[in-house]
Amino acid sequence: MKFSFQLQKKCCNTQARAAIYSTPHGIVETPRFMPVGTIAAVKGITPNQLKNTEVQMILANTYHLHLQPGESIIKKAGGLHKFMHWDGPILTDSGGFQVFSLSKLREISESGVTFRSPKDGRIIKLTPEKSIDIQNALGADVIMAFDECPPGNADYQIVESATNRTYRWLKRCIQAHNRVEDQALFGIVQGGTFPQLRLQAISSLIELNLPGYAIGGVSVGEDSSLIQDIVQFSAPLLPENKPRYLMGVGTYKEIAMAIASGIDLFDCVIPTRFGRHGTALVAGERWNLKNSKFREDFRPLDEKCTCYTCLNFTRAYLNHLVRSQEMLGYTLLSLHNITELVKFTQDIRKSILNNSFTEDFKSWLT
Ligand code: PRF
Ligand code: ZN
Repeated sequence: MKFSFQLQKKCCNTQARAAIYSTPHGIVETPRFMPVGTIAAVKGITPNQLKNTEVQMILANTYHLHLQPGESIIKKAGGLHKFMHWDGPILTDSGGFQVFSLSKLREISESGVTFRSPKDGRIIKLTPEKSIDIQNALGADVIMAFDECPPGNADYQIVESATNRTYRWLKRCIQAHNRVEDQALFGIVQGGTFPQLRLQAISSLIELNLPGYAIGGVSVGEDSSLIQDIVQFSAPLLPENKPRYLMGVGTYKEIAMAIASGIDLFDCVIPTRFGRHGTALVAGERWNLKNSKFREDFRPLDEKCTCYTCLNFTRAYLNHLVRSQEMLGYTLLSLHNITELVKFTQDIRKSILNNSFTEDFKSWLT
């Protein structure tokens, strides 16, 4: 058995759970945050540096890798793991969401999505079959269904039709999937901010008996209090014995709340994007390292953190690097930010196992 999901503990009268997800490239102890390596690189960080954090699983993107370098080159290289020299678990997103958020001139029909490549202007069509073909060629451990994610403020009719289409597309993804033994295909729940659509989507997805489920269509411009409502409503309806992944979320509070609702996996670009902009996540806050108050601050970045950055470099040095637009500054900040968010989910995992999650994380859960 190449995949298994073993529940270890539920805790504290919430839906929170600790589990071990086994994949062909190793285990993921959940709940856990996954950093994003869109183009088969976690920006600015070597796999060796990543290995020295507590990162277990990372993400890459079908959309970007299809445009450049193309899946056939990655397949020739021996697959994504070999190509990028990361031998741990990898998840690829299906591309649909990225087409909607990144490319102009897209046209959506029942067969798929047509768009103009922002790289060279050529017309490209992604369909459920094509997305799965690409993901089969890339070879990640977990692959995602090709879905339609409407904007957060879309009205009922639009969300309903996207949710229904996502279901029809999912059935085509399942048909197209050729590597069932070593790639787990996760279904994605859409349904926007409408509980009845979420419920309907979940009921029909469960019948397809997929190896894992994701909640999509969250954090796409809707009110932030709604994010919590949707996750709280949806996550507990998903099968208890399968991994649950909340796509593209995010902040400390959202993560803590989602874990309390029963989510296991998260991804978000925040740690690397902030790192590249000179921002550090410290003690739940966002620090701009460019700020002149750090010029002569010779303390470690985060006095409580044991990452490579915090063990070896001062705020003054990071301030100097960021002001000089030196690459190393962005690398060191990204490394810290990734460590910080992964550690946040790991600390929650420990407190679930200790039965003290709601007590230890009170401040994030209210
Ligand atoms: N669908 C897919 N990828 C995603 C999302 C989605 O809805 C989101 C929404 N938060 C992030 N990434 N396929
Ligand atoms: Zn640190």
